[in-house]
Amino acid sequence: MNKSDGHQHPLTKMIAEINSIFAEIGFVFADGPEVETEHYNFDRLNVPKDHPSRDMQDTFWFKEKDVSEPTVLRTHTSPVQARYMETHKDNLPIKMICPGKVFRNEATDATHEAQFHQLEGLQIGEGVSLGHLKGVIEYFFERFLGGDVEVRFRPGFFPFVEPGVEVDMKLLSGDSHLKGKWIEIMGAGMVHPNVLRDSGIDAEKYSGFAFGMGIDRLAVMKYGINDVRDLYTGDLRFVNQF
Ligand code: 2NL
Repeated sequence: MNKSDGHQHPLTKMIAEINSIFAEIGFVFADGPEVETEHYNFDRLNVPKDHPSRDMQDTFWFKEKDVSEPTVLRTHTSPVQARYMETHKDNLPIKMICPGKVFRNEATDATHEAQFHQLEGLQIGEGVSLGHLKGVIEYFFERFLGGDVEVRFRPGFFPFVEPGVEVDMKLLSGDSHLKGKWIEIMGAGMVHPNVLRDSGIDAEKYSGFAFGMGIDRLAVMKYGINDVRDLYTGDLRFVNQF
């Protein structure tokens, strides 16, 4: 390709690659609005009314006079999944992923941006378990990093899941700089029964797993980028390296 033709941003390329790997194992892509209601961003995800993540210090809220109901810049892609569960509750099972831009009202440094990209995934059906989650995560990382991968769970807490887990990954083969080290990669868990019920899904009959990870962190990890802010400057000297 001629240099003057231009090319895709590294995050755009990574999202396309993620979509195609998950498509191989039956996950469909979904997206939704970046401007969300408090209802879909927090209430429908079992986030308590007094949870600190709702604070103005952590979330970008719209001014009350400008909106008809409490509205935020989405802080995660989970509202896409809440909307998806609602529209597909009579069409189970669900296997979907939603990569997309999210926003946090926080100071930026080399490892934190106020906007970043998240990848979330959701599978709901009869008899879905954490064992299935482990298989899906292993498959994804083996394809994404091109080597054998081991995955382990530690206990973790997120309001939208029960139980919740922190997921670590270790690359076992190949010549990547990542090989042989345990790396914390995502949070996950079994979808909380309250979340299923509020979406109109029978929590006695169906169960599901969900996971969420930072796509920017995946880029940092895969390419050894040392400042996440480089992904958002539009500096061609950076972007042209990918
Ligand atoms: C993290 C943790 C997580 C989820 C995201 C989720 C979505 C629905 C229901 C239940 Cl609709 N869970 N998503 C679950 C656990 C963790 O993300 O640290 N992400 C960067």
